[in-house]
Order: sequence, then structure tokens, then C-alpha cells
Amino acid sequence: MNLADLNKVALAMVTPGKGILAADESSGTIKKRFDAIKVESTEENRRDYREMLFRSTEAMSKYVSGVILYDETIWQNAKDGTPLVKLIEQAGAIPGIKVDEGTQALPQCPGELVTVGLDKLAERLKKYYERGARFAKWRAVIDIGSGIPTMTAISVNAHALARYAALCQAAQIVPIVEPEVLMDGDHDIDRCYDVTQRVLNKTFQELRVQRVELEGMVLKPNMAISGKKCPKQASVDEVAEKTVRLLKACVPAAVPGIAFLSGGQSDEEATAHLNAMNRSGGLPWRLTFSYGRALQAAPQKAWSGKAENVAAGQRAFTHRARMNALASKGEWETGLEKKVA
Ligand code: 5MM
Repeated sequence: MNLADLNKVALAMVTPGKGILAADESSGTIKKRFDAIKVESTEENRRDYREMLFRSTEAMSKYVSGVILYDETIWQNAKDGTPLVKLIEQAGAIPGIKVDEGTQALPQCPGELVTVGLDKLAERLKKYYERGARFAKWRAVIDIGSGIPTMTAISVNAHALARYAALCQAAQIVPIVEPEVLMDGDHDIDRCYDVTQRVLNKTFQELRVQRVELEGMVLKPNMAISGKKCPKQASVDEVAEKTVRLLKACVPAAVPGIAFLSGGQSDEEATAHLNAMNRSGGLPWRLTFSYGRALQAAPQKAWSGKAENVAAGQRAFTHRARMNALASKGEWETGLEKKVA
């Protein structure tokens, strides 16, 4: 492993003014997104949609540091035969790959999941590296509910995240470590804070045990935020203040950067929260975005599967990418939302 090179890639992924496009929806998830815009989820439509995003020259070259791809996408070519990976590289962004293979029910822990995909991961990483991937992603899913999460679910998921991260670094690939605490329930922000704190502490404990080099990774956490069904929704300032406090308590300064997931927040909320955190200043790591839904909901709607809407889809994507890029520097304000280029 060459740690200096891993660190260089990790720092590039969190370049101030840029962030990561999470375009790694598995087949089931992209089908759900396409269903919402009444587009059939065929291989060709998935390719056309993602090609539209990767050919958004302004967004990709100015505001996007890297793209997380799904296995199908990393092997696909654009309509003219150019590998999609090349489009990303030509724009100056870094190709990345989701390497987990989804979740399975966790025995003895009703309602809880463990992320799988470690078998043969070393061989898969080699192939992804040859294809151009310089970082990877693995997502653990932790749900909050009555009696959950158990320490069992937190432990096994943290262990798998660290196993994955160590294998990535051995393959000269920067691991994005994503322990996601879902915001689906009716819990309040303080319960989210407590659970996320336990999850992050266990994750970093496992990373240390398995000798993962913190300088060569990026953390992708949820924010400390109220559950979607909680009657009392925390304000932007409270989310920003509690998320920063939580991260300072759990994330070593050796980690080069933190790139948040959006987790079901609205586009503007995800931007406003990131902006407020970066405005607070004095942070030991760079804070940026690695959004899926909060970057793609608008372009998906604008595109709606029609070739004549490609330019509109690209405009919508560029706008969201620009808003979040500004937020990564604490320079966003709500008035900018109306000025779509
Ligand atoms: C893009 O969605 C990703 C893939 O999820 P599935 O494997 O379930 O299809 C997801 O891991 C994503 O990268 C992160 O959760 C961030 O996306 P959001 O939409 O939460 O910002």
C-alpha cells in the first residue's frame, strides 16, 4: 500500500468547492427512482440517464470530485462507445465503485440488517482498479426503532466496514466508509445523535483494530437529524451544531474528509445543513457532500426519460451540484436557489 497516494486521492475527493455524486443505485433502487418518473428501468435507459449526468460538463468539471458507480455502470459504454468511466475521467473527476452486495437479515436480531460482499472482494477490487476506480464505497444500514439498534448489529456492521476498508487500501483504493443511521423513524435528533455516536465509535474502534490508515479513507456519515416522522423537526442551526459536535467527539482529525449522505432530506435541506456546518468553521477535516437523492431528484424529474429533455436534466443537475459546491465552502444562501442557470 502506498499511503501517500491514497491520501492524495482522499484529499482530492473532498476538494473544497467540490463533492461526490453518488450514482451507485443498485438495480432495485434505480427501478424505484425510474418508476417515480414513469421510465422503464432497462439497461439502455439506465445508461442514457447516467451518461446525461456524466456529460454535464460544467457540473462534472467544476463541482464534482468523484462519482460512485454501480457494477453495471462501470462496465458500460456511452452511446458513442466511450466507456462511461472515461467520461468521468475526461471531466477531471475520479471514478469510484460501490462494492458492497447489499444487506441480509441479521440472525437473532429481528428487523436488523448486515451488509454483505466480503467474499472475493480482493479479486473484484483488482478488476475495478484496472478499469479506473480509485475509490470504493460500502454502506452499512442501522435502523432506529423500539429496542434497536442492538449492539450486535452495530458491531457486525462495523467489523465488515473495517474488513472492507482494509482490503481496499491493500488494493490501492480509497475506502469510503459509510455507516448510515436511517432517518426513517419518529425519533428525535438527540436519539439520532446517541445512536450515531455509538455507531461511529464502534466503527473507528474496528478500523483501528484492523489497521486501516485513517489518512487514506473518507467517512460518509448521516447528519444528526430528527427522524422523518418526528413531530418536532430540528432547525438547520441545531442540525449543524449537533452534527459538528458529534463528529468532533468521534472522528479523528487524521481522517482527511467527511462527505455526507443526504438520507432522504429534501434537496434544499441537505444543502442548507452542509452550508451551516461549513460556516461554523474551525473544523479539523474537510466537510462536503456525497449525495444521491439530493443531487439527482431534480435532474431525474427534468429528464423523465426523454431525449429532448437531456439539456434540461443537465441544467437541473448542474444547479444542484453548484449549490452543494457552494455549501461545501459555506458560501450558499437560499436566494441563490432561484437563479437556475
Ligand atoms: C445512491 O444510492 C446508494 C445506493 O443504495 P442501494 O444500494 O440501496 O441502491 C446509497 O448507498 C447512497 O450512495 C447513499 O445512501 C447516499 O445517497 P443519499 O440518497 O442518501 O444521499
